[in-house]
Amino acid sequence: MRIGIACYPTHGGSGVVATELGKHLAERGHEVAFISYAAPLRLAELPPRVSFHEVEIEEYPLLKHFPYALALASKMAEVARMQRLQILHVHYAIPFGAAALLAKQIIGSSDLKVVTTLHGTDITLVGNNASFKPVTTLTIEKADAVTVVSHFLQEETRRQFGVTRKINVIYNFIDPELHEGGISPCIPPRDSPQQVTLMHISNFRPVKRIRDVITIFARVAAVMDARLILVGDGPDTSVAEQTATELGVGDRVTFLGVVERVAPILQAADLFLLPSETESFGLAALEAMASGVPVVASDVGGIPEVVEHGVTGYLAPVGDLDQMSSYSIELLSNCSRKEAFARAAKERAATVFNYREIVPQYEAIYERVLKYS
Ligand code: GMT
Repeated sequence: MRIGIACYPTHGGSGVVATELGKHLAERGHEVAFISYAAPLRLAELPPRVSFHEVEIEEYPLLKHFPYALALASKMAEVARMQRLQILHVHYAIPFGAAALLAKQIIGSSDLKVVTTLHGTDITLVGNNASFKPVTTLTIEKADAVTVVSHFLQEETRRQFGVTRKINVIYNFIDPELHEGGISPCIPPRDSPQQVTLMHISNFRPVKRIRDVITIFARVAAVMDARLILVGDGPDTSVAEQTATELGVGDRVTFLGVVERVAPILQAADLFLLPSETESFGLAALEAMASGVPVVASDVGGIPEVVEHGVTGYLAPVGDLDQMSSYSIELLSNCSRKEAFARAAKERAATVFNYREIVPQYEAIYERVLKYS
């Protein structure tokens, strides 16, 4: 098939999923054309059958804000014609889903099918904003197929937008081969206890509750030798720095910034923290699990579909820092349980969320929409 993929090129989960999907589709023999204003983070090089098409953003003295959605729609139409695309698979309702519908109208062909994947914040935060809601609703109703990344998001989309059309759940995925490395066996510390490493990876938006990450870490560090590695960047990076200083743990927190590949860094982690306000899936938690790292997270949104409470990690109500801290301390102090959780996490990631299981589910959707043209 000839497939166009449009996504945010930054380090958010939707861009990562879209990019990894495109690369796997190309490996499976499809032609894949990425369309965005910059090359996606995980598309450092162009593998065979993959092309990248840049949406140019220009300054116009007359326009206060550049109408990106319109430039995107024009680019999508141009690439669809040039590459004879059969599928335009867009990740995020706004602006990609809306732009794709416009592109389809521009080329005036019913041969181009639009598949829209909703990732979460496009529904739970952005899409529900009054300024976007009518457009998001149209985007969901008029796409040839709609997929969401969790059952939670399927319910939320139905509840918030009142749509009755079929919404397919396709979970996010990982490639187990990228998360190689065994689980460290449980060797109880004798003379001096080893230092433990807690980790958090995100785009540091308020929804990630970065203060909670630092607070949980500070409580762990009060009872054992611990360090915290923060990966990513975003609006609340300074909140993280301030909180770490306030709580007296600034010297034990390392900020790594944005990295292209998280798997090698996850090798160093003993525990992953994701105390988010909401999370439609929690791709970072899945990547941690794939590396054999147990997760302590909020019992919210799609996270319970990823992290099995008491098996691959622990879940607690949003903001329940006492519970999250005591779960973290318990797991980090009990090396045989930590090892069992690590094994279960790696196993679950490599089976339920293996790309070999998930990518064919997208192909089946493409085939279905093409069949009913
Ligand atoms: O979480 C973010 O801030 C990034 C956001 C995105 O749009 O890239 O992530 C969303 O999509 C990811 C991939 O499907 C999910 O794993 C995240 O849970 C979801 N974020 C939220 O729902 C807050």
